[in-house]
Amino acid sequence: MEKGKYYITSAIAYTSGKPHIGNTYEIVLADAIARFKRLEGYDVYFQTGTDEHGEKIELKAKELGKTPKEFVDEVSSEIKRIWDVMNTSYDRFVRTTDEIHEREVQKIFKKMYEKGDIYLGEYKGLYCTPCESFWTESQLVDGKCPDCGREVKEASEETYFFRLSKYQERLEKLLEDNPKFLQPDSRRNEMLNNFIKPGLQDLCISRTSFDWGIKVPFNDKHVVYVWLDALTNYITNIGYDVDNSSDEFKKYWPCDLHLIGKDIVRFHSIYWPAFLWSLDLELPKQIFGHPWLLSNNDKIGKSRGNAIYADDLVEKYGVDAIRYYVLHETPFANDGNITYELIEERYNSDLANILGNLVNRTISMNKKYFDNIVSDSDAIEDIDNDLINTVLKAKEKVEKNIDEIRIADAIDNVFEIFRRCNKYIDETTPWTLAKEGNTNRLKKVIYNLLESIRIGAVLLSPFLPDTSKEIFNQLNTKETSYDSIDEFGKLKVGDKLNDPKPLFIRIEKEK
Ligand code: ME8
Repeated sequence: MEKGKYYITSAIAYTSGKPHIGNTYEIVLADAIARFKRLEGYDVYFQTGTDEHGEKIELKAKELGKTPKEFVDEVSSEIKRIWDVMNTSYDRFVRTTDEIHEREVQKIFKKMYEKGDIYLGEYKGLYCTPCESFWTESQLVDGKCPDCGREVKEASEETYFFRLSKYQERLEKLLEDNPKFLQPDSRRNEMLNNFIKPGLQDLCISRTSFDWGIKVPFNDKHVVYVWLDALTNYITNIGYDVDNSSDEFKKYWPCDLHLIGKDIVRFHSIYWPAFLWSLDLELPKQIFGHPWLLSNNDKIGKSRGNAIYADDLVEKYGVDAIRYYVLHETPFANDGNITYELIEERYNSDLANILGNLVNRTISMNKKYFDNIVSDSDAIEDIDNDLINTVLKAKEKVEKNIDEIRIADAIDNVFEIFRRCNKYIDETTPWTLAKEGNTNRLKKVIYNLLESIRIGAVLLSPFLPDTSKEIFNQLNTKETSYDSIDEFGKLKVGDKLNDPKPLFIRIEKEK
């Protein structure tokens, strides 16, 4: 059946420095969903990239004696390299310094101005430079920026404003009437009660205090506010144009899912819908504000000295082990935690024991007893039904959890298959069947295990693509499609498996 299109984005990362494992978690999360949707048969378009303008970047480049462009070129390619190290399958890596984006942002600004949604005024307020946000006194927390906790300074500037207040009621209704639009619910309530209901003020939409940004087309003293620049990446790069949008845009917009961290939900669920309404465009179908990954239960920050980087972890443990860890440890709404010790515990218990051992034991037994040939018989026993039911039901459970963005639960549904297989080995003790010479039953038992592993590997592929591929390779099977797991019994009798090879080698604790 034709599934249609699925457009998914991650946030675009700031090119202020190398992304830490928290930022990297997000791209892996988006990748798992994108891969799952492709497996299901959707025509997926998955976009990520870098957010490269702003005062903070201008200052950082200056500190390093580089031009802003030299600096962002380096950082953007480092971010892309890390996304590639994590084996993420994005379709396009976009940059806000791309000409096509810059040109369109200027057109968007002009269109909003002509419509009367943007006007020139003066702003006085308390400004946080790192966050590039103005705050009012009452929004500060202990006199500091409510987002990052740093000092704010008094500032006043001529600025263009966007009439956010005009969209107040519409936004309130949007979030109240459409629970799915912003998930999890806790974030939706926060936006409604803390930001929208107390009243929305018009938004500063340009800056004159620095240069590194997209110029306002009809007043080049001003650069466009970074969040208008950044958010519009979701439309400019698929061919939105104020006069004549591309077929690609018409096909993929509205976006199905914007995946972002909880700290930038405000920009996506308040500013972004208002900008889109201003352009008379449809809204994205869903915004999901994922929780954070903490390092040793603390916010990750370079200045805190606790930043962990994905490439270091991958070198030590392998890419799938790190994908598994971040996806499994950061559930739906609660923050996850990462330390080397926890990674090693998870690695040994889940990857080496539950999955690795199962696959290795099963393929080794098939080699020992049947010379690597897939064998089967009619020696069915009641106990087999429970295994087969668990295995066949997993697909529906994974699908449902993916649709609710409960990715940790979805992985757990896949591991339920492997745990059930291990239990089945304990229940059937194949080595006893071999000793007793009960070859018929032994054939059935090993077949059931191999076929369950095949089905598990199909469902595992969006999360741990390399591991899944290696399992298919050892099983020597081409039955890897989503449809192939609707029935039990696709592994062909008579086929020859490849020799077993361990998937994950147990990590021994350093003494
Ligand atoms: O926010 N755990 O960029 P960014 C999980 N340029 N996710 C985390 C995290 C953590 N510890 N720390 C950050 C920006 N993130 C903007 C986005 S989109 C139009 C513009 C998430 O590089 C963060 O919430 O600071 C965001 O979704 C992403 O990483 C990039 O963060």
